[in-house]
Amino acid sequence: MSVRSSSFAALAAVAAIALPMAGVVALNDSLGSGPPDPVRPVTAAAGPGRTDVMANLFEWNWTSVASECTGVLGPAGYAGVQVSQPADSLKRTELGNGSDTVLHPWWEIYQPVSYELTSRMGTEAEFRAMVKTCRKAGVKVYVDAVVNHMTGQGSLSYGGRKYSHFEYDGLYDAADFHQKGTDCPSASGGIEDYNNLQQVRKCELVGLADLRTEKPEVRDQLAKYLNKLIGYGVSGFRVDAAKHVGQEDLIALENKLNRTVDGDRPYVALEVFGGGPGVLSPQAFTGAGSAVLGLDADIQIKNAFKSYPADATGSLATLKGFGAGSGLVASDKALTFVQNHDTERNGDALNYKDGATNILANQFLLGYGYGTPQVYSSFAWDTADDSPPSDKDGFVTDTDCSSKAWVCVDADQAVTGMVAFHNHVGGAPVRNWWDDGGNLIAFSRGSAGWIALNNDKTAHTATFSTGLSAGTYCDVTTGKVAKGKCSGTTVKVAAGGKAQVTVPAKAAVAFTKADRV
Ligand code: LM2
Ligand code: CA
Repeated sequence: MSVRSSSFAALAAVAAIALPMAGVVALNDSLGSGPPDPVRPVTAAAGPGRTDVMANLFEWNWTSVASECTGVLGPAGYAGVQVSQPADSLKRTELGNGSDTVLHPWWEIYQPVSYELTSRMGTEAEFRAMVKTCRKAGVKVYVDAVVNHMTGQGSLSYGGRKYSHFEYDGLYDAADFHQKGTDCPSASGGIEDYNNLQQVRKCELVGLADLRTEKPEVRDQLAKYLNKLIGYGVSGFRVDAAKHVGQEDLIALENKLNRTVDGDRPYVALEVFGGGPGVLSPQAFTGAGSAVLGLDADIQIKNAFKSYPADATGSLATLKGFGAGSGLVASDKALTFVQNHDTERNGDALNYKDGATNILANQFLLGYGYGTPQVYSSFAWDTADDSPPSDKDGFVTDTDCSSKAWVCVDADQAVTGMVAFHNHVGGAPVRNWWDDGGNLIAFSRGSAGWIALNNDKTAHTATFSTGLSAGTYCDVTTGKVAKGKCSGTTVKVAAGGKAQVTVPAKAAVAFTKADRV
């Protein structure tokens, strides 16, 4: 790199640091004065005690998402659901190179072809019906939005459209994409150096045609698409590849977004992988949207939960201070999860194959209350490319939680009990932290609730300070209180808040003030 181009990169970096702040002010101004909207996706049409827990139903079709909202998410107290990228996308017609064995890999959806909503997950009518049904159940809908790029392969879409790399009928042509040489400084036209600001923003991410998001006409097309979704009742977005769009363009796009049907600013969670320097770091994006994805948080969770017994370096005791205290962004700036569709495959996170450990980690996240917690439910896979269960044309078939092909973590009693716990304790602080230096931990949330988690292979009994008043409580991870009776395990808290509790192997015990029997 020449001296000239590297100093240009440095200048651009300084400009980008200054811009988000100016952009945030402009965003507030454009939406009128008055108190700022809450950053968290709080539900207006919510049931009692409902706060901010989201389910992420990755690649569930729209009719299955709708049934889950009515049958599980609403009743369990989930406030939101994240659904997959709904725009028309690449539909492969043949296998790629020699190692390629899956005709319709899950990642086809990350190559949008138009902003019509005919996708692997269903039709536009089904999408709209799903949003309506979920909202009626008290569950707001958040959409995975791909705004950085279009396709990198193929020529046919699920909606039957023809396209080529830089030509998308009536939407974009070559002038709307970053070009090698003109915009992108790498030799290949792709991102070769993930620490290089120009490359990260203006070169192609894994060969995907990179939109000129600095161009007004491109921003208008993107805003039109996102506003269509908002018009259908969508409450916010998970912005794919936000690091590759950059703060300035993201803020300009957000400035063009309408308020949601509830009258709020859309919740915008930005996908920014850690590891980048300066303006490319997740921390540098906290002023550009509502939140950033907890991609460093899921690594810390994995390291604490998975290291045992493979190697005994990490342990649950390391989670003391988890959150801002362990170097992560502020709690109200994070959309957190134990895994997402990328990290369940790339080794950064636990995944469903970790079984009870994965459930336990979800219980920890919901119990601890760092970030807006999201529970991930998707399909089983053997190879990293595997398609979700679908018909011969690639359209995703209905989710069947009783089949091994689907993994419905959201519906597990051990998890829904903790959704109720999370809603009950609200913002109460973590208190009464206790650990054995290893894999048994416990803490209260103020005096509103208490949880113990055991990641060991054997049960442990100890006496804990619960922070709750004396009484008998129903463990929410195994049961519920109905007509004054607990359907699960009960725990006796003595005067002074002390309780002797046996925490089963690879399990939690948790209860709130409301779970007294
Ligand atoms: C994301 N966040 O920034 C998504 O969370 C991630 O899942 C997406 O990658 C990526 N960014 C682009 O939206 C996935 C998948 C890639 C796949 C892309 C595009 O992890 O493997 O790339 O979607 O479908 C595939 C091929 C890759 C090929 C590319 C373009 O695996 O070998 O690159 O298509 O044809 C030559
Ligand atoms: Ca870009």
